[in-house]
Amino acid sequence: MKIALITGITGQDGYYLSRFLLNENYIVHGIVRRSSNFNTQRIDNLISEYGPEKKLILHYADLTDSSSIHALVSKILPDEIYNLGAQSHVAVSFLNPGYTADVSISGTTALLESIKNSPKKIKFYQASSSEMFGGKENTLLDETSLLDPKSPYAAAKVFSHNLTKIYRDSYGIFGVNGILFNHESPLRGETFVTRKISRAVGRIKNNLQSKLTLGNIHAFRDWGFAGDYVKGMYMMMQHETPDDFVLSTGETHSVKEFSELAFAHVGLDWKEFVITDKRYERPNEVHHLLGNSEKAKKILKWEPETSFEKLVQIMVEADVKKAEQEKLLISEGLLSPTWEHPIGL
Ligand code: NDP
Ligand code: GDR
Repeated sequence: MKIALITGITGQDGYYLSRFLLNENYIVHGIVRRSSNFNTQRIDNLISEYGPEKKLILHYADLTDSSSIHALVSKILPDEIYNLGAQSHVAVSFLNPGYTADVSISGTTALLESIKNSPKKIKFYQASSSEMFGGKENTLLDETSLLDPKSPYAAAKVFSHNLTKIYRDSYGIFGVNGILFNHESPLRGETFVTRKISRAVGRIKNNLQSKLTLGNIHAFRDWGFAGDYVKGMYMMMQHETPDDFVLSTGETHSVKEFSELAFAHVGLDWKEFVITDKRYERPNEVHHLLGNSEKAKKILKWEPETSFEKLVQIMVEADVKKAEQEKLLISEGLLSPTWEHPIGL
């Protein structure tokens, strides 16, 4: 059985990737950082299913603590490491630039050093991002496009992206950069715009919320479904030679279009509910992102399977159900009826 180590296992992609690898009969180890609350909600069902058989094993470690990373890699000796852990919120990276850089930069460096010093040949996947391109209108972005980061988050990702290449070229490490465009799901963090919208639609439909406040609704993103993208990560790691690959849908839509479609799905007109506020805008915005994943299609035979319309539908339907459950709990006095978005996100 192959052994994988996943950083960021408690995040959106962490769930979909673990589920995928467990189905492929891997033993999956994951890093969980200490928090004052449980932070394993997304993978709790996988823990119940695979934990007792020791196919899914969690360890306390932190990407900012290189000693914890070195100790873990030498203890587990995995066949593959997927480095998904990050402070992944672009707006937050302007508020916490040092921490954002620390997690990405120290984490990737510690992992690559551990691999370099390991007696075992360990493959490495780095979660690179379309944010590294900075974005340009009417421009299809691929593996050869210029990196022009516009946020501390993207700058830190560029460092890790380059470091992965450097360790590949200098030490012959099997290191791949998956340059992934935005991918979403019902498990997307609630402060990212698609989920913020689908949550609001569910809650507004159930009379639990009256308005949705957004920032720049004229930003364009190339949005796909996370479940499709984790397959691409796996395929990159099984390819005979390590390389960098863009994963994207080749379609771009605005935040406004996402909102329009999401509200329309439950028979509501977005204009009656969406307001904008500058507090959700960023000091520097990536206005347009559109990817070209022809290389992944040609070499890996990877293609996204979920359309934009289907993605919106999946997310809205899941969040309508979630709001219905909340409404029931509120009516029984078991949940507080007030709800606000956290500040500045
Ligand atoms: P999430 O924000 O959902 O998950 C991030 C994960 O990183 C969580 O498990 C989080 O733990 C963990 N983490 C954060 N800080 C630390 C730390 N100091 N030590 C250890 N773990 C830490 O991100 P996604 O799943 O959406 O994305 C996965 C990766 O892919 C990220 O690196 C992201 O930057 C990158 N990416 C994402 C894209 C997307 O559209 N989703 C597109 C391109 C790249 P906790 O649960 O405790 O917070
Ligand atoms: P992004 O995702 O920055 O692309 O990074 P996010 O959903 O946060 O923003 C997308 C676009 O929507 C605009 N926007 C808002 N964004 C948020 N979060 N909240 C709002 O209220 C709002 N209103 C408008 C943003 O300005 C932006 O233009 C995501 C993350 O997953 C990164 O980790 C990953 O690398 C990239 O996708 C690819």
